[in-house]
Amino acid sequence: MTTVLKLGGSVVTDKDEPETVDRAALTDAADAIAEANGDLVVVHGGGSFGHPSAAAHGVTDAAGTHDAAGIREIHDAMGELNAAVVGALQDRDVPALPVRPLSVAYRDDGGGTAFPSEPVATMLAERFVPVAHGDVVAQRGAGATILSGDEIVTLLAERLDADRVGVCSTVPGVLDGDGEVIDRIDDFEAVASALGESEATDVTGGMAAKIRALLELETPASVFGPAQLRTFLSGGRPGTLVARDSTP
Ligand code: IP8
Repeated sequence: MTTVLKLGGSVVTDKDEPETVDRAALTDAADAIAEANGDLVVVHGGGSFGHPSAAAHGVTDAAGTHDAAGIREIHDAMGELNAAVVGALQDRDVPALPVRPLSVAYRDDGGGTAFPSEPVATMLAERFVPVAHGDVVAQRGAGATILSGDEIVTLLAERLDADRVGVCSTVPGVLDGDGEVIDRIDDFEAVASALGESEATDVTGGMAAKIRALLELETPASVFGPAQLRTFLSGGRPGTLVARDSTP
C-alpha cells in the first residue's frame, strides 16, 4: 500500500510570518505520521517559506526567472522548511529523507514537467520515507519556474501507482459557498465558483489549482484538515473525496 501525502505549507508554517515554522502543527503532523503503516511519501508546500521569496522574485508556475541568486534564495528557503519537516519526523524515529526537486525535476518549453520517480521508489523499497517539497525548477526557455507540491503529488502518485492520495490543508475539506465541506467532487466546473483564491501570498493558485490537478488522477484523493490526518493515515476518507469517476 503506497500513500502519497501532501502537507500544505499553511499547515506546517505560520503563513503570516515570513519563514516561520508552526512548531505545534508540525509536531502534531509528525506524531500522526509516526503512527502510520505502509509505504509513505510526504510532499510539503511552501507556506511562509517558498511563496514570499518566489513572489519577491516575480516567479510563479507560469513566469520564470534567470536570476540564479533569486532561484537559490527560493530553493534555500524551501530547504530550510524541508529540514524542519524531515527533522521532526526523524525525531519520532520515522526514517525520513529529503528529496530536493531542483536537482531532479525539470520542465520542457511547453511547461510539461518531468519528475523522475526512481530515487523516490528506491527510497520506498529501502523502507525510507521520502519527503519532497514544492520548489523552483529549471524550465527550458524560461529559466526557472515554481513546481508546486500539488503537482509533485499528482506526478508521484501516477508514477508510483499510489493506492491512496491525501492532501492535508488548513480547512477540513473543500468548502462550498456556505462554508460546508463538500463530500465529493467529480467535476471541476460544478464547484469552480465556490473555490476562492488563497488569502495569503500563494504563487501557485490555491484550492482551485489543487482540485484541477487532483481530478487528473486515477486514484481518488482526500482533502482534509490537520485534525483528520490520523483518520486518513489509518485508512479513512475524511473531508472531501476528489475522484473523477464513480470509484467508491
Ligand atoms: O505551496 C510552492 O509549493 P506549494 C513552493 O505546494 C514554492 O504550491 C517554492 C513557492
